[in-house]
Amino acid sequence: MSPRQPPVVLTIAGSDSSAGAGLQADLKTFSALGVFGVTVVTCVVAEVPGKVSRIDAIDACNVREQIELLLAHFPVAAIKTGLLCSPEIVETVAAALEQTLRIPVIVDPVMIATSGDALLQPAAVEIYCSRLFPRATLITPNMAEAAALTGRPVRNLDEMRVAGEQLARKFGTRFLVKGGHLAGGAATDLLCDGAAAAEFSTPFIDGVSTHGTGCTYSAAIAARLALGDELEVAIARAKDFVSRAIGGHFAWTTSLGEVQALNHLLSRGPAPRPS
Ligand code: PXL
Repeated sequence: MSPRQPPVVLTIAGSDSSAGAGLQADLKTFSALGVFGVTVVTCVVAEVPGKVSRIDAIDACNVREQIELLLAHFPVAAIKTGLLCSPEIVETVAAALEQTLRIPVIVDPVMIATSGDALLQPAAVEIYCSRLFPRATLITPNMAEAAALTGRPVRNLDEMRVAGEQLARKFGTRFLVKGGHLAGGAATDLLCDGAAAAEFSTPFIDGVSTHGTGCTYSAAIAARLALGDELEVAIARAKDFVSRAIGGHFAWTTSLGEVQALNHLLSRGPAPRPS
């Protein structure tokens, strides 16, 4: 029997000790969607849901070596970037990805945790804009990140559209601006290409405060692209995956209260029926 060859997807991201976000969320998502995940670690975050306690960046030379080794030895079909932590690491990642122009790259411009804690060093934003965004296939800011990138408030669907179109034109690539909880009970995202915007909506799931939804979403888009989907199909399927991971979330009661986590397992969907 010949060995199986699942598509290989690379995540370049930080480690979340509580494993709901970061490269742990990415790896779980890759496994659930049937692709083989490989990882480049950019930083180690000591955290639990709701509290980021400490972030230590990995040396940029080590990050470069991880990327070069993986790209040389695996047939990487898609790449996603998550928390890149420092200007040196953003620069290193951008330089490495400029050598591999045929592989699609999803950039999740992680800046602030769901808890409100800053994750990215502010000086890194400039390097994202000058080096990494122009290389990206798709960039996936949430409303706060879109506001930080445009310098204008982004509070509703109209402002999301204006920001997304402006960013798409400026960087010559596509932006998926994620709406999160907007009025109207829907979680709506806008895919902007500089000329028009396509809308992706799922019902908003109330009362769940899991972190890692953004990480999971961009990882799922990368996985679906590696499996052969066109971008819009990949986004729609990834959004459905995230929605099910939120809907089926885990919750534990501890002496400090309730702790929640995304369910990356359930979102695999019903098992295929035996024929
Ligand atoms: O959800 C954003 C995020 C991304 N990457 C890492 C994180 C977090 C949030 O806490 O720890 C490593």
